Amino acid sequence: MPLRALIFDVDGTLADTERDAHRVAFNRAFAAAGLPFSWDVPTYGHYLKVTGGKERLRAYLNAHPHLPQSSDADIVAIHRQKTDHYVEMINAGLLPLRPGVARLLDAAQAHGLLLAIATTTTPANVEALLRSTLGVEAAQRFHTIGAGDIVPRKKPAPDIYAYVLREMGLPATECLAIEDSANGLRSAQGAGLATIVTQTEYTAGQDFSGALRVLDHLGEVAAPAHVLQGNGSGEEVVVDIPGLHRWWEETQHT
Ligand code: XBP
Ligand code: MG
Repeated sequence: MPLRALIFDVDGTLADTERDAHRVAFNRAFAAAGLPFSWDVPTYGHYLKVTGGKERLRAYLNAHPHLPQSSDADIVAIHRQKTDHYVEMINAGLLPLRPGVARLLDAAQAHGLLLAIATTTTPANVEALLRSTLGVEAAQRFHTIGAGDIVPRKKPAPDIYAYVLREMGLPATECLAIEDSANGLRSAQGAGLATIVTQTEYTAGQDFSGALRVLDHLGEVAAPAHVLQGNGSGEEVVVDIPGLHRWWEETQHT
């Protein structure tokens, strides 16, 4: 069986979007709505365990009953503002792709692999990030973009990966997922996918058991990545398609 497709998460995986973009966009929306709180870096890190921006805000309000409580409709409206702020920041070109991402996307297509996206974030956020980092046609490079509320249950539920696999018409055994978080890993594993984790400042230390490899990033020739968990721990690597094939083949014998 050949490896046929790579399925990428977005936030934390394609780009380090959470601390300096999503968090800041939430805080701008809270201020504009007159809400008497904002999320500092550690607080946002804590609530990242709840996937989905609307769900994250609801979880925060539930944990702080003394704060004015927003209705579901209010949360939708605040989140819409947050999305506008986020897209504006991304359009300003504030966030680069993580090391190795653009190189691996090019290499995957050169090797005839399909590309797809499976993310919890809002579709407009994905489009903005792809356009600002890879150009106006970038979204068309992906066979399927599964994003946001298209499935009712967000990560760590497997639904978004199951949706993407269905749309691609491929079995999980012919694809690899690339993720940055334990929630994302659980989601991909739940859909039967072997998964490479590139951790971030926010996700380092999470439980990545069962990941095919855990790395600090995908690596560039001038700045290789490091294998943090899995076979070859401690080695320097520049993740490329032959290398991914070798790792993925380990899963074909188990
Ligand atoms: C990303 C998320 C999203 C973003 C914010 O998780 O959980 O909620 O933090 O985007 P993953 P929205 O990388 O695992 O997909 O505010 O649009 O939800
Ligand atoms: Mg992520």
